[in-house]
Amino acid sequence: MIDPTNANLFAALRAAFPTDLDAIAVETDDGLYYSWRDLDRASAMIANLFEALGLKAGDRIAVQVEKSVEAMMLYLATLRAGYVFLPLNTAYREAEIEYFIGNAGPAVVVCSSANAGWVAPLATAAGTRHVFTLDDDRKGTLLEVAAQCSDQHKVAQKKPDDLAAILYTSGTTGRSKGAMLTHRNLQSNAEVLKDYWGWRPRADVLIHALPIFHVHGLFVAIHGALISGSQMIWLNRFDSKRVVARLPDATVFMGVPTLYVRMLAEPTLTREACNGMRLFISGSAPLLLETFEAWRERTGHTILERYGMSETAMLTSNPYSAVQGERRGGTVGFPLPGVQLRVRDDAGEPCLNGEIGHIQVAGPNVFAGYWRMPEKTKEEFTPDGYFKTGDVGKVDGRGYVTIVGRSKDLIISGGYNVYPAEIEGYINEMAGVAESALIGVPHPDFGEVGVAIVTPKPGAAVDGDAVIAELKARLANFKIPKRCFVVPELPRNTMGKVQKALLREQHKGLFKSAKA
Ligand code: MCA
Ligand code: AMP
Repeated sequence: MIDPTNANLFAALRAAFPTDLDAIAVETDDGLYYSWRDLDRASAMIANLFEALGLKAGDRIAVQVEKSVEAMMLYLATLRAGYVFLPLNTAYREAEIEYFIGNAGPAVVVCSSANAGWVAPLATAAGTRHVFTLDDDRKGTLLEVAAQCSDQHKVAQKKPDDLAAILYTSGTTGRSKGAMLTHRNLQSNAEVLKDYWGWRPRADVLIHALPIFHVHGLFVAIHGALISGSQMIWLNRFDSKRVVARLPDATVFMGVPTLYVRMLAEPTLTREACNGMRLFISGSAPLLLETFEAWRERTGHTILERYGMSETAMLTSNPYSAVQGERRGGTVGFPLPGVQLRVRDDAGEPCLNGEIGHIQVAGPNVFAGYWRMPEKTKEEFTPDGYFKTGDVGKVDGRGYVTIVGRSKDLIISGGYNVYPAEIEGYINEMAGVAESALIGVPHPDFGEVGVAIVTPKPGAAVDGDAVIAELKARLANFKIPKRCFVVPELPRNTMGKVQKALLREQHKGLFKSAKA
């Protein structure tokens, strides 16, 4: 039974657990089984651990750990105890983690034991009181201490606007911003998607193969399964062979386009393998029409593409049921129930009849603002309360939304966002570099990848490989440009602005064939 007076998202997820708590909730691909009772008890024990630390309401729990079922339990425990979950990409290096911890001021940091040697001193220096470790083999101090705690826990009382999570998203200028998501934001989106995608209570089986530090794997996938009492087949890492091998045991799969491209390369992906599947969902980056069509031809299934953001969770979706319309490749479907989506021109006037403009959105899913950045938050909303997505698109006569580009300078590589300004900032500080431009070019595996174009200072020699090597030492691996070219000067327009479109055009064929 849901307690109508408690807006804690965990209460809604827990209410959807099946009556038979000994039924399987999660099966890992390496043969472990977790029951619903295990999820309930473990989240209670970790929640009790946090409460025993004397944390205050609103305290942040920052987590940079390898994917595991226990890491999901840690997320559930944070919700359950009423604290704020702050997931961090496992690829982030020291400078990145130092910034996030410094900016968010978490009361607790949980990291892998392999990284504790450098994460713990950073956390302590930033004033974090408690550091725990958690590894993907059910080891670490978090579980050791939680094992001493009671497995009974009353779900913390929360109001709809209380914070549930902070997700850092990079900015076009300056440093990353923490998008503050409330219990209402997450719960409303989970419930809408449960209906819209026809989740079948206790009958679906989701293959979970995405990382759990972003909206897609953490919220869309986990909430979808839990709030419908559905089982998950859990892979700690995406492996196209393993996912295809598990399709006959599943009904739902979610992935970024790269995962679909890689699965299509598996000869074992056949119609028969997909016989029991109900739904394939793609998002986080544009799904190429050729992938959409190749998938339909090979499997007989039409991928459902949807669109969302860290700041808003899911915004639009192609229809699930044929009654609502067909799934159209190249579009991201209709605004979800409760989401208001409009397209405006540069002057803020409505774009009508399928004209292209800026996508703006409102709804119960739209975040509460950027952590400790009221000015930045204000800039990103229109005076009448719509959030400016930074995406450029159009809505056709039947209501299908198509994203045609972005007004924000952003590269989406294999579903991860790379902000050119951040990488250019690092390159520009390197010895001998005058300036640089990072551009996104098409790539057969990642959809798009970064390529750096660098100019040397007069008389200086800069080596492209050395630039890449230096970046590798400092930044998460997915942000590293795949190539770096050194040229005498960057092309500029009459206003003096670097012409990135021209550079993209020049380099668009770099990775045309064969994976690079
Ligand atoms: C790995 N590499 C990459 C990427 N991933 N390069 C560019 N872009 C990437 N995404 C590079 C590494 O730097 C490394 O290079 C080499 O590939 C192998 O690394 P490895 O970690 O082994 O790669 P992988 O395991 O094959 O990972 C590829 C992946 C992964 C499975 C596609 O990137 C992934 O899980 N992507 C999903 C991201 C996601 O969940 N996004 C959702 C965001 P080297 O050897 O040179 O070091 S949520 C969102 O966007 C919104 C809200 C939404 O709508 O969902
Ligand atoms: P993030 O900052 O990681 O939340 O990424 C959000 C951005 O991903 C959006 O603003 C879009 O630019 C992009 N995105 C998400 N889903 C899609 C999609 N289906 N098609 C095109 N772009 C998408």
